[in-house]
Amino acid sequence: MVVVSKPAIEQFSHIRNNKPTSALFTQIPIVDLSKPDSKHQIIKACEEFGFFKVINHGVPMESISLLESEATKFFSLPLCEKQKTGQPKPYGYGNKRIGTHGDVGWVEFLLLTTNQDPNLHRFQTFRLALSDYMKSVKKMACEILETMADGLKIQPRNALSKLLMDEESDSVFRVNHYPPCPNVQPLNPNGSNGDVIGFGEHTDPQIISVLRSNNTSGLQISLKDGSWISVPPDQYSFFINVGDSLQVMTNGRFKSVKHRVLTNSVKPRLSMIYFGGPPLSEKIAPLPSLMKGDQQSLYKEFTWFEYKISAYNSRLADNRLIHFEKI
Ligand code: GA4
Repeated sequence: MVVVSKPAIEQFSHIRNNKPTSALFTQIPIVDLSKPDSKHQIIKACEEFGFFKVINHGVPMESISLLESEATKFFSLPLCEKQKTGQPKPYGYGNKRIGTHGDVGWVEFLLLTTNQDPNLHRFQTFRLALSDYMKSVKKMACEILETMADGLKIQPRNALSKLLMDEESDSVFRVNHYPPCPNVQPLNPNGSNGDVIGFGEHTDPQIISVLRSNNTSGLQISLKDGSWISVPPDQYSFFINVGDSLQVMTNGRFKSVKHRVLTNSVKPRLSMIYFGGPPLSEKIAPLPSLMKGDQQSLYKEFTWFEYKISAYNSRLADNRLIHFEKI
């Protein structure tokens, strides 16, 4: 019999640094997708933070609520039932172990591909809710990428969105459940659990990530000066991350945002994230129309397949792009 030891709570990372939050009053940029000037707001937010919040996004609230309730039902099943969806290698149910190189977090999750039938044949309602939600979220992600292309004066307008629309697009969907984490320190009035990490700091390797969470705090983003700011939860909105691939496609003009999730001792947090990625064979390189004069690419040439292999061999907090930078 193979005995797999579970990580004990002492093994979970606690936040170490910490550079005090520099900008107490830093506002997370909010982009209203229904406004004609949203393209300028998107560009500014991607340059400054690699992160923004989207309102008037067009994803029906019923679709969001249905998926949330189905996911909550799934996570409340006995462990052995959840494990029947397979191990996250790379797709399936995972508990505390993130990736395959020793990272742990106070989180359980489901990782799915977006273009194959996920291991959810025993969960028909969940499966349908997922496919319905994914359709709207992908549409919104493409609208954002097209608005972004407009703002960057990239031709054609679908130069970025077509990568997500491609039948071969290597996109991923993730549902994270952060159960309340027992508090080892005196309780904070807002239930925020001092310092236990739910999901350690990292950047997303893909082009764009679209996150929606319930009304529980925990998400933090890192600013350029290395300080961390907490993102107030908003269950009616979506949060957008610039991924490593978009950083490369803009030749570093947009930065992929480092982010993490801290646990809460009182409330569970549930987040659902769509990671929009290109086909495996796609060359990831600066878009020619963004290169001015004799500007050179900051990166070596590589395909998404090569980047993905390298990313999946890394630790969560590693700087994955460093291996692809020109010296
Ligand atoms: C981060 C973004 C996505 O959640 C993910 C993660 C993936 C995993 O959980 O299997 C990785 C992580 C993510 C980057 C480095 C590697 C791979 C865990 C890990 C340690 C699904 C993805 O595509 O990359």
